[in-house]
Order: sequence, then structure tokens, then C-alpha cells
Amino acid sequence: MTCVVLFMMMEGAKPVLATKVWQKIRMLEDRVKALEETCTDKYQPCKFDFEDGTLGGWFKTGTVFNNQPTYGDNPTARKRGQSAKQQGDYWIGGFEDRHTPNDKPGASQGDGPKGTLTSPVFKITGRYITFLIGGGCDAAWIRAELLVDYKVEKTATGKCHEAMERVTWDVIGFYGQKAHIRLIDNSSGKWGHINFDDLKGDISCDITK
Ligand SMILES: [Ca+2]
Repeated sequence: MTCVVLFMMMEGAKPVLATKVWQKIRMLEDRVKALEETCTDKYQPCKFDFEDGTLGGWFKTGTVFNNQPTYGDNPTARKRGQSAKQQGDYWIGGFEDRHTPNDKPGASQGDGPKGTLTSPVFKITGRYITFLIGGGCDAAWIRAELLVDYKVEKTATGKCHEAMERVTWDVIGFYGQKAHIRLIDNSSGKWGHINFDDLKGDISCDITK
């Protein structure tokens, strides 16, 4: 309130100036609050690489992700001629059906099954989010989405090749906001699957959940 009075008393100053100052103050307060939350024990930097052999709290619908994550370079195991180029041992492979090292190398479920896979909520704490993506290349049916407050803000898809390539998004415009990654497989046709791995960057997760 002090700021409003001061600016309105200044010669030539207009009420709209005070409004802009207050908007700026609120924005800074939001950023400080987000930073404070990130610095508490509750929120810690996190990544999602599936290396414990589980989906790690990702929520699935449909059936395509029932046997995920996939173990090893399964396309190479069945002599596909295209390496998945996964990070580590485990990744999301919508065509694959080899969940553990004990399952048959090279086994696949094909392009038929469909579904979605949504990450746990995370907080955006900086400029970049990065991940590996491969598989189908028609974003109308196969894609990864950035959801901010449950609204789709960015999308990416593969290149109709099993090899995953790294995609990096500039997310500074969503600093301090809560977000999810959602994988969409809504196709049973050729290249109707998504490959995904190694989501990381400027994100923090609530470690109490
Ligand atoms: Ca991995």
C-alpha cells in the first residue's frame, strides 16, 4: 500500500504505474516462494531414467505400457537394425515386450496396444528440460507432452526410427510452476509406438510422495 500512495503522490505519476509495480512485486514474490520451496527438504532435484526397472510412479492408461520399462537394447536383440540408443539398461519402448533380463530377448508386442503414461508432478526450477525420444513420427498420434497446470504447452515426437534422440525444451516461461510429462500412443498403425528415456534438467520433485 505504501508503494501505491508514493507513486500516486509523485508529480506526473499515474495509477497505472503503481499497478505495474505491484504486478512486478507479486511476480518476484512468486519466484522467491518457488525458490524457497525448492530449497526445502521437501523438493529435491530429480530425474526419471527408469533404471530401477519400474515406472517410478508414472500413471498409465490403456495397455501399451503394461510391460514397461523395457530392459536392454531390445530392437538390436531381435536384429531390427536400429538400436534404441537408450540411457542405461531401462527405457520406455511401446513396441517392446521385454520387461526384465529374464524375459525373451527381442520379444515385442507390436504397434497394436495404445495408451498414455504420465509422470509424477515436478516443479520447474530453471530454463531447461531434456529427454530422449524415438519411435513414431506423427505427432497427431504419437508424442510427448509438457503439461503445465494440466494444460499442454509443448510437444515432441520421434523420427520413425527406433533410435532415441535428445530433445531439449526451454521452459523458463513456466519457472516455479508444477508440471508433468505425458506420453501419448494413440495409434495401432505403422510406427504406432513411442520410445522415451532419461527425463532430466531443471526439475525438482516432492520426495515425500
Ligand atoms: Ca534409462
